[in-house]
Amino acid sequence: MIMQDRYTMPAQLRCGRHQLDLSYPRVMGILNVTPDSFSDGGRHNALDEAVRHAESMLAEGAAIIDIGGESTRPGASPVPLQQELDRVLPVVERLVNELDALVSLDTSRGEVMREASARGAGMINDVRSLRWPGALEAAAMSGLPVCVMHMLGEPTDMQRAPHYEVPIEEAVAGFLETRIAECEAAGIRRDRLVLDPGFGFGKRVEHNLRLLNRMQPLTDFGLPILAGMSRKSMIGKVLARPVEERLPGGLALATMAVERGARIVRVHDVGPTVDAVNMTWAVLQEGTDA
Ligand code: 9MG
Repeated sequence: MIMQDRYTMPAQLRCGRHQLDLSYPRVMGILNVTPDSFSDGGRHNALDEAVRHAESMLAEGAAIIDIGGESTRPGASPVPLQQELDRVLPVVERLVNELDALVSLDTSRGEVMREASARGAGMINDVRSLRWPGALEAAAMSGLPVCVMHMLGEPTDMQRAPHYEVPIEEAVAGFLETRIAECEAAGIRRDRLVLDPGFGFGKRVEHNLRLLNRMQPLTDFGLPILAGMSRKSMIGKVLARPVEERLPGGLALATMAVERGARIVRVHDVGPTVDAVNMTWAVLQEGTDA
């Protein structure tokens, strides 16, 4: 049964000079600016390609572009700070100045948060939930909304036999409760927070599926939920599909996430996801006053 109160949380998020309307589900387009993401024909080409890709995601209906300069895939190691700054800052500047885009910065480093917010980024997306030194303070100072995500371990080791002593939804809710308290203690108001279950981050496929099926402990916080499952291995494992054939599975998951209360879905394939979540939302809205 769908609980009505999942859909009545505060619906506006102030993201720098953008206002993000979360009274309906929104799509966040993924823009990875790691060397393997774009052509290797020189830095300028890669920058132009990143801008064009962002432009096409916005045209397809993305409300937010999430820029990341560090791979957080299982097994990936952090890149040096200067390399991350060099990768992401020129892209932030161009998307803000040329496209007036609402840019989210996927980073765990306070320095990157500071530099990106000074250039007009509107949101911080930290898979490490501001646990790296200096991140909490930088996020607080930025005044921007922050997505705090559950992860067990670090990308380097998180998929080595993840294990939980309690049901996954309780573990994730407990973790997020602590992160919310620490953010509030650091001066980040609760209404600046977005919560993320962290699909694929220190979770076996069964954990991911159960967590999606049982999102209510997370929606009970009354804060917007962001869900990211696009092309992830949970789809590959259930459907036996390589990464380039995971769109149908990803659309099913995005749809279910919205049905269970997510207000932002983070995806690679923006156009089809916008249609899928808008269709889902149309169904969810009909008859709610009866
Ligand atoms: C950077 N990144 C990769 N996967 C992600 C997910 O599921 N959520 C968020 N917030 N960021 C993610």
